[in-house]
Amino acid sequence: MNTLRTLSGLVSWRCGHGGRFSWVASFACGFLACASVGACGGSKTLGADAKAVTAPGGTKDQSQWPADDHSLCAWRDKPELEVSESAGPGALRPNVRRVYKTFGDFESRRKTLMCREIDTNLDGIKDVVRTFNPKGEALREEADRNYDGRVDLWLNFVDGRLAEEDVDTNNDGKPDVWKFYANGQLQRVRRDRNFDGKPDIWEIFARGRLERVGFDDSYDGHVDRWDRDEQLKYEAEAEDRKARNEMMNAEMAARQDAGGGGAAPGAESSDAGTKPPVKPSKSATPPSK
Ligand SMILES: [Ca+2]
Ligand SMILES: [Ca+2]
Ligand SMILES: [Ca+2]
Repeated sequence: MNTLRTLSGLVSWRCGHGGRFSWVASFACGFLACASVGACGGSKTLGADAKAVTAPGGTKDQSQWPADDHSLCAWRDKPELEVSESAGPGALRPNVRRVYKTFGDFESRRKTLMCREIDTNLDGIKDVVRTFNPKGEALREEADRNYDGRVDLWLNFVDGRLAEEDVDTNNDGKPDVWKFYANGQLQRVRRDRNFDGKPDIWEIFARGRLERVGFDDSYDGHVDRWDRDEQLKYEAEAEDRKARNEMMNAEMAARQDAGGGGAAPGAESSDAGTKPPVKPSKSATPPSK
């Protein structure tokens, strides 16, 4: 019990102020197991880049993790929110933060997961965050996939299903690839080759296959030529999916090993991962950008 109190103190200190802290027993178990064994096997789920790269201010020396983990959940100075910290695979200190909000009174009172953020490469800096609505459905996700300290992936969900995926490929902090999903399948991709914020390639998919591609070579906003069957682009898509899956695997491993922290049943089920979209959504409308 003394050990638990010590660990709790450590985490409370890291949590800083604001938000009611709730202890997650699995963290204590994870901490002790990892401390004695030296590693919890989670590192094999992380990509090669994740092993080498640290975000600015971060370090792979877990005893030297910074007090400021660049939290991506809005929980500070909000005493009505409950914050839970837990440690995933390979983490000697908490690398998963869940933020809960309590709805209703008395019997209808229930605690719902509103935000979850994870330090997936264990450098002490949070690099992926997902928010949820009161029904427990995913709303948005942001991720720093190359661990340079800057968000480069934005996901939008509608009815808990992936509707739009925006990617920053040149690391200027702004998306230059926009992907739109419906019925669980990629429908359209827009690409901004000259990074002026406007798309100049339009890819149209049919039944999951790239059907045709429109190019705006003069960058005036109009298609100059249409090509069909662009195998190279199709392969690029596969690469993107692979990178994304690697991060999701690390994320999922962290979630599974870190414990739920007492979420409502609905919240926990949504916490279990990204469900592929399975029904038509109204979200296929492209954004103005
Ligand atoms: Ca990190
Ligand atoms: Ca980044
Ligand atoms: Ca960009």
